[in-house]
Amino acid sequence: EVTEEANGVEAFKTLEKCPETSPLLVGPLRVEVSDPMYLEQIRQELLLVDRGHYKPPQCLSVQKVAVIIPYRHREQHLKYWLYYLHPILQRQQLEYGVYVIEQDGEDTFNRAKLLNVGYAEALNDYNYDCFVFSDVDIIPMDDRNTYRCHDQPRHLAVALEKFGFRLPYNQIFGGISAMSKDQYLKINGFPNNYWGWGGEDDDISNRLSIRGMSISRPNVLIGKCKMIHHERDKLNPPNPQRFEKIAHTRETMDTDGINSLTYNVVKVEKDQLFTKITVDIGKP
Ligand code: UDH
Ligand code: NGS
Repeated sequence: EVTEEANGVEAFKTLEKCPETSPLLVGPLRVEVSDPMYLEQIRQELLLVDRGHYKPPQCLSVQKVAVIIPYRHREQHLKYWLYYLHPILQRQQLEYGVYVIEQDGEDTFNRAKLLNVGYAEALNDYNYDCFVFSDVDIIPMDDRNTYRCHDQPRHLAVALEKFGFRLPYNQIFGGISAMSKDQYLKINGFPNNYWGWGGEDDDISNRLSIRGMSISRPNVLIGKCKMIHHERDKLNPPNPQRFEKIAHTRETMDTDGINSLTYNVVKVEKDQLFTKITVDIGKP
């Protein structure tokens, strides 16, 4: 008798949905960022990742997650991020793709506009339904801090050492966040005109509360994250307009966002571990 397996039918059986809580999670993690990292070595350990994309072999991921990283001149940080995050995301049994959105040129950095570009480019690439926006220098210290979307927009970088492992203020939405496509579109995406450091995350937080949403978070133990220490980037000085701007989110959010986003793709690089999209986003 020919069994299903022998027949090759087994391979086509539809996978079952992944469980609510992955059985592969281990909890608290040691995160060291002192030894140098080598991409070639990291690639060797992550052979199931293909052009930045991964699908759990054991089960069908309920969400398809695009991880978007705003980026420029942070090669070492990116290596640490890839080394730590790929295994974590895999233990979380997520289907995910990693998109590094690099600002071209040497004008003032614009984090939120790069995140909008990431949203648009990731959706061009694949049918994602959840978007995680992550700084390149923040690594979760517990793999139960799942990189997926919830009923409400999620803030994941909850407990950082520099803030005494607690929130500096309740509405903070910086570092790492996760939003479904619906949640993102409800707020018209992110502002495009915060050039330089600060305030863009507060503008996003304002947008969420103006649209009647609230911020969901893991507890401070699970939400513990390691931030890689670094000096202030020369091309990302504190934005002197940020306080004025966050006072006017309500008036600006319907005309400044994903509906007004313009940019030019300069280069697309498909690495095994990520897709890097270099973009010209203009200047202040
Ligand atoms: N980013 C870059 N390149 C830059 C600026 C920012 O890739 O030149 C990205 C990167 O993903 C970074 C994120 O934008 O994690 C947020 O920027 P940031 O790390 O500068 O923000 P943070 O609040 O640091 O972490 C502010 C300066 C801290 C100075 C501390 C001096 N000891
Ligand atoms: C606030 C900034 C936020 C920033 C947060 C934490 O003051 O953009 O500090 O900053 N808002 C304004 O400046 C209006 S941190 O120390 O993590 O870099 O996210």
